[in-house]
Amino acid sequence: MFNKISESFKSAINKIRLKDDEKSLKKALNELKKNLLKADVHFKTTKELLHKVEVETRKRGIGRANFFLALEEALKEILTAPGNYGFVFAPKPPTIVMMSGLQGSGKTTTTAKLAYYLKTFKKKKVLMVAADLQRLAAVEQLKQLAQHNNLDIFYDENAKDAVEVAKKGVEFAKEKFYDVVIIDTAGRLAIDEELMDELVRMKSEVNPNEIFYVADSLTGKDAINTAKSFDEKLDITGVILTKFDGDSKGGVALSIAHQVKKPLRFIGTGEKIADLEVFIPDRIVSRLMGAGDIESLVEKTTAVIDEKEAKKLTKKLKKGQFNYNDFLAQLEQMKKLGSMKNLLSMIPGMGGLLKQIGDIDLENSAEIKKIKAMINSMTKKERENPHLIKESASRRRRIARGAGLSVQEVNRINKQFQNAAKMAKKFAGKKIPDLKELTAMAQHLKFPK
Ligand SMILES: Nc1nc2c(ncn2[C@@H]2O[C@H](COP(=O)(O)OP(=O)(O)OP(=O)(O)O)[C@@H](O)[C@H]2O)c(=O)[nH]1
Ligand SMILES: [Mg+2]
Repeated sequence: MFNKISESFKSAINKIRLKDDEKSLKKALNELKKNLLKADVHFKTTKELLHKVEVETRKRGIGRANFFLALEEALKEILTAPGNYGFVFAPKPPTIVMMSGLQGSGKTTTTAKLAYYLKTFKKKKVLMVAADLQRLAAVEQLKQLAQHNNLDIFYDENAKDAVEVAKKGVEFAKEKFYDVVIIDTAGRLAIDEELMDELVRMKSEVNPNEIFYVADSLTGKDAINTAKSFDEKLDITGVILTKFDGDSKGGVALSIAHQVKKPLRFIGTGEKIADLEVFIPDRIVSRLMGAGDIESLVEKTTAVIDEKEAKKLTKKLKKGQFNYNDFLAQLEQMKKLGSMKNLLSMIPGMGGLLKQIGDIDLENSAEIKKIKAMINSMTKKERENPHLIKESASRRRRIARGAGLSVQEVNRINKQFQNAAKMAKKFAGKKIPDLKELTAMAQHLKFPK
């Protein structure tokens, strides 16, 4: 997520060679400044960060380790603004969330992502409210998202007033004992009085616990300015940056809390439902400094992976009984975890490797589609007993015909499966495999795109 900035920190730290070396401290600070500005970090934020790092390094004594600690400290301060972090539930449910932002910034998509996140990872009952009556297809868009991802939605086809819909939605949520209500609202091209008044009115009617300002990170510094304007009118409680997977250089994420004085709460990292990352300064700084983010990784995996199922699977793996059904189930589970690239970036030391393997798209990868087609052409018995396929060329020929693949492809996938099963047998039962093993595993993950 922040690979470039993270790399640039390393190079700044490496500029310091000796202890008490004034000249090298200046060099390191200059390198840091150059890289932060290049990454589009706001100049005021950059200035303050550099000041903090310099003062703190001198206080501790010039040296590489102290520069590192000073930078880590300064980053935490810069990224922290008064307010909540992660998702905070109201003492009395439902927690009411209002989304706001410019047109196309990602409000509707993020409404669904947030609902999915709270449902999947926090096991909450979440209702989305379609209160964008401005754009014709807006309600339909949220309905589709609800349907595809099994999420609950409240809408009113005959409604004329968005505030009315929001109110009814919240009422409905209270009646049905929802934990969270997320209200999707209309976008605006620029700060527009009429729509802004609608939001202000909605705020006073539904009394939300959180008002999130959703900003497209690709708009760079504009995102900061508009967030400030929205904050003046609405007193927002947090910012969500979307499209971080695009060409965003990362600087907005580092500057926005410092500039707007409101915490950055979530980051959207892709178009898919699971592509939402919680922004917690300590954890992000850990990632930025190249130490990974084991906490987030464990949080994600434990919520998605069913303890009982995991135990059953481990047993099977140990006995070498991993079959094609398990393989499919694993693929489905991994999809819930979101982008593979992000997942890997949470593991310490994986940064460098990311560049080599790139991202693996579990839904759209041609390879995964082939594997699925192949599994779908197997009989029940074959899925449960992969050795049958390994041992019989005629079975492989039949499967290839059924799946529309060549026999070579089926042979290759079959080999890969055998290797994966072997590898998995080695890992079975270990909580976190060691780094050497992980690296070896990642190198085996050579999915053709
Ligand atoms: N790549 C990427 N695309 C995103 C992300 N978030 C949203 N999008 C895309 O951005 C486009 C606009 O998203 P919407 O959620 O419709 O934006 P909106 O703010 O609701 O737009 P209006 O309702 O018109 O104001 C869609 O094509 C989304 O798929 C993200 O994190 N990454
Ligand atoms: Mg929308």
